[in-house]
Amino acid sequence: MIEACIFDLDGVITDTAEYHYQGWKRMADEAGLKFNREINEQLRGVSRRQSLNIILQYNKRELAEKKIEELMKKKNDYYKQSLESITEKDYLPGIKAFILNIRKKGIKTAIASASKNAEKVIQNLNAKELFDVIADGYSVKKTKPAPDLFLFAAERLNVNPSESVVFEDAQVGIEAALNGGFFSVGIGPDERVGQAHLRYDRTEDIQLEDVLALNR
Ligand code: B16
Ligand code: MG
Repeated sequence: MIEACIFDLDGVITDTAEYHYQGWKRMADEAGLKFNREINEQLRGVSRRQSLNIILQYNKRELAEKKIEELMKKKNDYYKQSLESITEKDYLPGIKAFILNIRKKGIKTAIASASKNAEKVIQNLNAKELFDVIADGYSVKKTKPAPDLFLFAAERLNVNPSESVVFEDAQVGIEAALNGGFFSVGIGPDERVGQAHLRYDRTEDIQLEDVLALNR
């Protein structure tokens, strides 16, 4: 029996990836750092700090801690401005119906997002009542691909990883799920989330029967 489904937020429940890109791009342009959509792909599911590290590495730049904090704040301010436009209309296709469906079957649900803005996104989507537990960028220290965030969510839900399924759009997220002994469903192309137990191109393609059959 699958007892719980644990969902990543950005890229699984709603598509905030473009807002993250716009925020990083604006910050990078202003700071004279090179940044493009290809590098942006490496930031999927990765924490804010680690994202900036990747951008700095790409630019072969090292910055003082104070400057790093300043650039992260800038990007986050731009990102938070974009979040104001998110409403109940911004769920990815089919995902809300899927969650309502599994909850009717008695399956527990959680959010496990690396984002420190998860609370705000969930509030704007009016999604709070869809989840028993919300784990976010404040919940654990070690970020994906460490399994800590998913283990935190499973513990709060009182379920074992072997009875739980993680839904993720990021390569590091699937690695984190596998590292924690969870079943995993990848949303996206094979080269990104092909390691997952099940993979779908888009959220609207998820098949409930296949998910429930994962630990049979
Ligand atoms: P913040 P997820 C992740 O969310 C994003 O995919 C990633 O691009 C972002 O850098 C990270 O959250 C941190 O977000 O700057 O808002 O704390 O996919 O784990 O829901
Ligand atoms: Mg994600």
